[in-house]
Formats: sequence, structure tokens, C-alpha cells
Amino acid sequence: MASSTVGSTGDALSKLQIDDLASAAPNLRKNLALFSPQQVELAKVLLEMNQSHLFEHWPEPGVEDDEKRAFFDQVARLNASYPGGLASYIKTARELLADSKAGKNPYEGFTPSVPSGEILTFADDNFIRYEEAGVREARKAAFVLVAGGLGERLGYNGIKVALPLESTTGTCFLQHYIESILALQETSRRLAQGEGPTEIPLAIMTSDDTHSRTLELLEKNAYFGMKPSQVKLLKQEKVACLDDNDARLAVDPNNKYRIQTKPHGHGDVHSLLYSSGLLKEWLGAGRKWVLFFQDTNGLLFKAIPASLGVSATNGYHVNSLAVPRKAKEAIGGITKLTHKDGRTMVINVEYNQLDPLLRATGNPDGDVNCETGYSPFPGNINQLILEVGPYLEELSKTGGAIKEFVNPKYKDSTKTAFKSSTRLECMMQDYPKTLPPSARVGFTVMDPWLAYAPVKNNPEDAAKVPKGNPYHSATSGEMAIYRANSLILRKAGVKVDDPVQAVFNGQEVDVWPCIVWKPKWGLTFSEVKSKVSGNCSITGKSTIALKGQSIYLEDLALDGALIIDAVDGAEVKVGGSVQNAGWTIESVDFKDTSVPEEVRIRGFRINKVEQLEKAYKEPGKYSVKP
Ligand code: UGB
Repeated sequence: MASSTVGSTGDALSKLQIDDLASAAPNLRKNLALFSPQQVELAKVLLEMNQSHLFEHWPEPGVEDDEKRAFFDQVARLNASYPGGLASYIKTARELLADSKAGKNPYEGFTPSVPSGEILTFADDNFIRYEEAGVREARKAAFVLVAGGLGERLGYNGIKVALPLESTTGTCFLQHYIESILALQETSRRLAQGEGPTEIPLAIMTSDDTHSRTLELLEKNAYFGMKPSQVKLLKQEKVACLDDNDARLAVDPNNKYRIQTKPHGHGDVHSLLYSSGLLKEWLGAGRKWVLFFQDTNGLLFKAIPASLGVSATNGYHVNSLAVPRKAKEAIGGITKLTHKDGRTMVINVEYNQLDPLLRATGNPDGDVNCETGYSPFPGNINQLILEVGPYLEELSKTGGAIKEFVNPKYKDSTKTAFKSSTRLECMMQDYPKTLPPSARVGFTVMDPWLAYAPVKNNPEDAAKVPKGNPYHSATSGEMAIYRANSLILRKAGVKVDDPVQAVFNGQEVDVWPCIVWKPKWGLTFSEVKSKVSGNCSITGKSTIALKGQSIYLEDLALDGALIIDAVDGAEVKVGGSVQNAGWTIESVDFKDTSVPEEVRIRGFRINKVEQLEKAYKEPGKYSVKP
């Protein structure tokens, strides 16, 4: 047994010429006969990259051989999922770790300044024109949701896209996103009168942390009305952790036959779109735009039509959506960087880097608000619109690799040892960093009340946010939906009462009437406006949920709760005075574990006391006039 092992090991060694290398790892050498030629090739890569410590603890052949093979299965995955393979990963890691140790400023030589971009004002003529242009373009779009993050800051146990974005209807984020895309598809298709693509695809980037639960959510809900073939899940792999400045790969503390791994960041989305062939497929099918978005922004689709219109009208290869940013808010700042040699780029500077960059370049106060009460740098909401042609062309050169960074937590000032293993990370918004100066990179700033209300912070952290800065919690995320819908209806001519203030989970928020509608009821301002007429009013204690395409509010005076559910083809006119006890909002303590987690984290629940509820299941014309 022993001699045959030695014999075949010798064959493998001589064939692959790794004799010298394997002498650095005698325990691997002894086991080589267990592996396929491809696996031996991977062993060679590891040894060439000075990773022999990975085999130090390996026992004789015959002991835990399956685990040893499984080790190489993992190495093969790590190698295949990184552009350039593991060798390239380790090489880049060494360079970035050396820069980090030397305290090199990633923005060395660059001076930041405030860039100029398209600033939109909701509901003015310009906004309406961009919305129309955007809806027209939408049929040539593809959407990409990055949903591989664990949501550590929120601390929710489920996947974030399964959280309700508001508790009036309980619609979850994923349902809302899919229904918004379907509504865009429908309206855009109508305008195009049969020309061009008819379905808008959705790709969702998942990770091991979110993949199976995302798939389950889709399957349990019949893909929320989308054709399953329209949705593609792309799973990102984690990357290898690094133990020291030489980029020695970290052994998993729970299994000595595994390399420890951690998430690589949302920047993986580019290499996945490229390597999966999806981007090529989209271009071939006549698609022009890819729209990227994050997992929990319930307002997002209110900003999509106009910003897509900006991309189409201005011919932007890259369009980043932004909102005015409060200093020190945990969103990146869109910044113009000018290098000493004259190069310029407009790029996101991440929230933890903006303050040191400003201080290092003659702004001793760092990241502070200006006279407007906001940071002068627009806040990146990480919703990007890329033109497919130039995007694919660029990825063909880079393979989808995005400029990475490393953020080791050192044990002491010698910067020789880490407190815990680190890894390379990359961000989706860093894509423009490799673009040539000829690329048309722009951005679109929208009102924050219209465009941005993410759910990222747990109740305790949200309550500690400096006064005046947004909480970015489940509480503020839901209240933002009611505020936006109230303000939109006000602009459309409805008299909506002012909000009242309340405190939930230690966060002071404005409570507007609970106004919600399905995306197909009103995706653009013009559409909303076309559905309200006469003297309509909604009191502060009211709730209204419009679940249908053709519901028209005419001289409606609402003081209570009104729920209308109508199938497509049912045209419902709603008017007169609707008065009832309505639905009330009851406080809930987030520490009360008898309450479901998705309710606790927002700090309130809806108590359905009395409502007028009408459902229309057949096409036809109907009127609601109490
Ligand atoms: N995500 C993945 O899909 N995979 C990953 O490996 C990691 C995340 P976070 P972050 O808009 O508020 C971003 O953690 O990274 C998904 C921008 O960098 O919520 O702290 C994840 O599922 C920042 O510039 O945000 O900050 C989620 O959908 C600013 O714009 C998304 O990536 C900020 O978002 C974002 O992940 C913001």
C-alpha cells in the first residue's frame, strides 16, 4: 500500500514538475496520489504562492482522505470564482497589505471637489419629461438586485428582501421590487407598441448566506407574478481570508481542511454578470441599460423612471443616483477627484474615507455640513444605471474585476499582526475607477424623501444616530413610504393633513397618514396625477391602500381606513365621504420577544379597528360612494 502510494506520487510529481515545491510541504507530498491532475495543479499554485502551511497538519494517506479531497474542491471553487484565480488574489492581497502597512493613502495625489450633475426637483416640468423618457426606455432595461449581504448592522435573522417594507399591506421588499419592474414593463410596452424586447429581466445576486432563502421566497410566492424564466439568481462566492501581511491563507478555525472565507462585497456583481454570460445575452437581445439596486430601499422605484430618463437623454455610460447627504451619514459621497497630473474622475468616496481625505487635502474640519445643512458632496445611494454596450466592452478587458481594498484590524502600531483574519473586498460603485477619461460618467440627485429610505440599522444603533441625521431603520424606512406617498398626493392636488410626531424604538419620527399603492397604480407622477381629481382630502389618522391599476379618486374625503382591491380591467371610481374608526398605530418594544422580529424592529404594529374594504374580482366599471 505504502509503496504503491509512493510510486504514483512520484508519477504525479514528475508529470507536474512540482518536486521542489512539494518538498516544502512533506505532508502534501505524501498525500499527492489521492488527487486528480487538476487538483495537483491547484496544489502547485498554492505552493508557488507560499501557502505550504495549509498542509502542515495533514496526516498520513488513509486518514481523513475525503476531507483532503474536499479541501481541493474548495480551492477549485475559490480559484474559479476570482478573476485571474487564487494566484492573482494572493498577489493583489500582498500589494494591498503592503500599501496598508505603509499607510498609503488610496487617494494620494488627488484633490476632492464637488462635482456637478443633474439635480432634479420632483414634479416640475423637467422631472416629468425625464420620467416620460425613462418609462419609454425601460423596456430596454435589465435590473440587478444585489442581495448577498448578511445585513449585520440590522441584525435581522431572516433575509432582508423578505422584510415588509410597510405594515399596512405587509408587502415585502422583493414583492415590491418585482411588482415595480412588472409595472414598468407594462407601461413601457404599451408606449413602444410592440417594438423591442417585451420582458424586463431581473438578476439577483445572492450568497451562501441568502441564496436558498431567496429562492424559497420566490418559489413560495410564484415569483410574485414574474415569469420564473425572467429571474436569474447569481450566487457570489466568498473569498479566502488572510492571516498576515504575506497573505498567508487562513485555515478555518472550525475545520483544518478548509480555508476560512468571508464575503468579498457587492462589487462581485460585475464579474458574475460577465462570467455568467448574462450581460452578453442582454446586449444580444437589444437591451441598453442595466440598473443596479440594493436590498432595502422602499422608495427606490419612485426615482427610477426619471433617472433612467436622465441616462437616456444625457447619454450617460454611468449614472449614479444620489441624494443630499448629511455629514458623517453612512453613505458614500460622490466626489470629483483631480490628480496632480491633471486626470479627473467622478467617483464614490466611501463614507469612512471621505473625512480623512478632506482633512488631508486642506479641509481641517473634514466631513461637515455646509450652509445648506447638508454635506456639499451628494450621497451615493448605490443605485447605478450603466449602458450595456460600453459596460460589456469594459468588462471584456477586465473580466469584471473591480478595484479592491483591504481593511485589516492590526494588533498594534507595528502593523505586523492582525486581530483577526482579513480579506480583500470590492464595491459595486467602484466600477468607474478603471474607465477611460472619455467615458460619460454622471449622476442624478433627487430629493431624499422621494428616493432613499434604506433599512440598515438595528433599533439600538438607530436611536443613537446624531439628531437630524436619518435613522436608516425599519421604523424610518416604513414612515418614509407614508411620507413620500403623502407628499406625492399633495403635489397631485390632494389635501393631506400634516404629520404628527411620535417616538418608536427611541426614534422620533413624523407619522403621516398611511397611504400606500401598488406600483401599477402610479409609477410616475403623471400617472398618479391622472388618477386623482376634484377636491380630495385625507386626514392624519387615515389609511388608504390602492391595490389595482384603474382606481380613480374623485372628490374623496377620507377620515378612516379605505382598502380597494381591483383586478386588472376593473375600473373603480372612489368618491364621497368615507368615515370610520380606521387603523391605529400601536407602540411595540423591540425587546419584547413575544412579538415577531419584523414587527419588533420597527417598534409599532397596525391595529385594524374599522375600515371600508372593497374587492373587485371581475373586470367592469364600479363606483364606491358611501
Ligand atoms: N451586498 C452583497 O450583495 N454582497 C456583499 O458581499 C455585500 C453586500 P450594505 P454598505 O446606500 O446606504 C453601501 O452592507 O456596503 C449587498 C455603499 O457602499 O447595506 O455599507 C447587500 O445585500 C455606500 O456607498 O451597504 O454601503 C445590500 O443590498 C452607500 O451607498 C448592498 O450590497 C450605502 O450602501 C449594500 O450593502 C447606502
